[in-house]
Amino acid sequence: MNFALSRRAALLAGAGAAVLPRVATASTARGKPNIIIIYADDLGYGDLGCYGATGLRTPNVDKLAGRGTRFVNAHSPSATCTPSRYALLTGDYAWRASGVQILPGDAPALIRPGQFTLPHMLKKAGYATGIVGKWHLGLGDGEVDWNGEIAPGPLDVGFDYGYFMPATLDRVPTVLIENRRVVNLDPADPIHVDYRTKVGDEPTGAEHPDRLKFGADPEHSNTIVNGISRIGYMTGGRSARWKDEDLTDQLLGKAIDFVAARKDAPFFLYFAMNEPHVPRAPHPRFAGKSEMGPRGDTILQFDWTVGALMDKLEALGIADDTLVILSSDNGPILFDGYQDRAVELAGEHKPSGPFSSGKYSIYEGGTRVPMIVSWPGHVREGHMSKALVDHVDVVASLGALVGQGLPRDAAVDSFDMLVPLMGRSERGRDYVIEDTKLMVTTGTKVASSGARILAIRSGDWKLIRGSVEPHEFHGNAIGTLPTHQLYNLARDPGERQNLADTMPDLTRKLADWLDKIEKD
Ligand code: NG6
Ligand code: CA
Repeated sequence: MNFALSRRAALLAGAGAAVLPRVATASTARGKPNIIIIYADDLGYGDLGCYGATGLRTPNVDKLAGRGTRFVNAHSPSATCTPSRYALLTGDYAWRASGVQILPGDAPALIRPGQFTLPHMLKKAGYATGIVGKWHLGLGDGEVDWNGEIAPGPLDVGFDYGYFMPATLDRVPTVLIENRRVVNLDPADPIHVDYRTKVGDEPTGAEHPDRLKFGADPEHSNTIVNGISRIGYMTGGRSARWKDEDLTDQLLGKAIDFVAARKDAPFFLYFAMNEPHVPRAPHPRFAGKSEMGPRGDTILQFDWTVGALMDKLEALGIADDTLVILSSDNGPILFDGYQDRAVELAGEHKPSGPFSSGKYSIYEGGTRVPMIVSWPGHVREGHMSKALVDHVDVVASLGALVGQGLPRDAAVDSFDMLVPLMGRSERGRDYVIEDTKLMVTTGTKVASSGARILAIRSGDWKLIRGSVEPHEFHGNAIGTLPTHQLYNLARDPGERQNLADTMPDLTRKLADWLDKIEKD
């Protein structure tokens, strides 16, 4: 661990720099690879066969891991969705900007037009860029016109094509947007959305629990769509509403259309999948196929879908020219508002693997996620890497790959980790910053607008900054204490033995380092 390194110094001395020419030569020889990021939603470190799961079979993802490098020290930038995706796409950690937290479905666009982004950078390098799946980074400038042109959105921050959901599976409006327009919208049935008061006269879960496929807590008991009550109220747009059971096939179809149409020139596809986020309503061909109820079934659905996309790359003859990064936006959660028996049916399955807690937590379970990188002939095959990496590094690393430098003051947290990400060096980052925000309740609504909790991980050590009294959310411990916590992750991956009192010097050094990085 090198306490002296600042962000920029670490960047310059980055693991990538020394050996980069070899990789650059290889990639130049082959041309620019296509790039696909498959981003799962709430998939845990322990949820895949190749990461030790035995109660679930994930042969397609395991095959991808066999053809590439599997990371055991990879982090999502945050323990919830919006902040992780913000960091993935901008190269800035979410806590550097204000308001980067779980967003309602009608929130304004967080990433502003003109801001530096991953798709923007790849576009400059000649890539066709597309997003298919979950956006959850806000839309519009304050009021979203669901019945007209929706902007700003993905097309204003670097994507050429978008087929996406505004927010989460559990938030209204439950419609898909293609580029700037809601898909299949009947103008005679306009959409209205409200997150505070009921609009229209459609039944809510609170009024009609008898009409639900499964029960829900009060926050998920607003408008019922497809037998599932959501967060927020909507009316109209009936012909445009997705059917949860068919949604993944629909997204896969669009992902396939995108790659097939662009197979002769480099493309970047951000395939932001929903599994295994709530509400878990798998297609009938997966329902009941795991022994863990809908949560397990949706993981099988995820695995199958990854396999189908990979098969398509083979069939198109572009599998060897495509770099695939598969990971998850945050750690796992069993109960997240819907009574789908995930807790009861988990049995011996440990969704976070050896780590504590999961989604929403500053413990390792919150952000230590599975991550697989594959590019046949380039990324080391069948390899397990211990390099410390973070999704925030994707921008700088892919920039190095495609020959794009980063503008000054953009992507400030993103380090060039290309060589470690190719499985060719174990020397990753000197540190990562872990992040979460406390979930607080206002009225019947839950928002992640509470205290921001940060931790720094370097080598075997992790310091969780002192913050607030212990909290938990939906059974996941958030991991806070009013005082600093220090853990040795090599000996204590479950963060059970707090060494802060016995090692005050190291505790102070790490706390000072975290403060410095935060202010840098
Ligand atoms: C929470 C929701 C949860 C989920 C999460 C976002 C409640 C009680 N819970 O506020 O269901 O939607 O936000 O998940 O409202 S994420 O993966 O997109 O971050
Ligand atoms: Ca998530």
